[in-house]
Amino acid sequence: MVLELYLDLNSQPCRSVYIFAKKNNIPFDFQKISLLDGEQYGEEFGKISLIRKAPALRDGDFCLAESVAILHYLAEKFNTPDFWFPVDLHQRARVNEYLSWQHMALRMHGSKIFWLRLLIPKILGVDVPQDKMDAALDDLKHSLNLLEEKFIQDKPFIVGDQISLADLVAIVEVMQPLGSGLDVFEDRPKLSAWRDRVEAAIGKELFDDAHQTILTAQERVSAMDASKMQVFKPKIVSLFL
Ligand SMILES: N[C@@H](CCC(=O)N[C@@H](CS)C(=O)NCC(=O)O)C(=O)O
Repeated sequence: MVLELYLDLNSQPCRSVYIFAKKNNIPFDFQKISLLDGEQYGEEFGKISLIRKAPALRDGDFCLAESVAILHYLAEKFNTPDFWFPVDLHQRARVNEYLSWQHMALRMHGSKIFWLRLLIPKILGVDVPQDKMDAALDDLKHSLNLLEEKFIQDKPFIVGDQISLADLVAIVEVMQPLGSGLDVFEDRPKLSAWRDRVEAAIGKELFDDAHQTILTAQERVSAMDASKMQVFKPKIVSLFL
């Protein structure tokens, strides 16, 4: 039985897993899970992941949640090229440093902007108060500054001369606010040049394929029926407002 990946390409961690599997010619069955339609709360997905978040993996009887764990599993199982997750002690530590940092920093702040600018106005029917938006933009700015100054520095990629899992996990998060119309690359030549290198290393066709969904999010969300998205209201109130 071929390995299954449960993915929604609106989601950043799903895109990192998708790109990694495709780029490394890992055979998989793309099991589409539509998060905005609430499919993660269904009975079937509950059998794959009780965490009820995407991405998720099923390999025979073995199910796995969490993108970083999935990326490591795929790298190890399919013996992907060393540069993705180098065996060199210090290089691997640098990848792990980024992967540990990003959850509560760039990931959280980029996602929040996407929700505040696009999904919350759609679901609640009101714009987010300006002070909340300004605070979220400041947080995102701080995370992007750290990505540039602490992680990329003057190197081509986070670990050095080659792309690694750290760059892959970073780029999908950096792209997320663009889906809400916020150009995070404006006035950031270092970030833009790094993005171009990451895109070249992944391959433009695959990069565009993975990001097409998020980059058309504004049109898609505006055509959605807000009444069907009310399941997210409690989450919005507890997480964002
Ligand atoms: N730490 C997890 C985060 C997964 C996650 O938050 N996935 C989101 C999409 S980006 C999700 O499935 N959300 C659905 C929900 O919360 O209902 C990972 O890296 O895989």
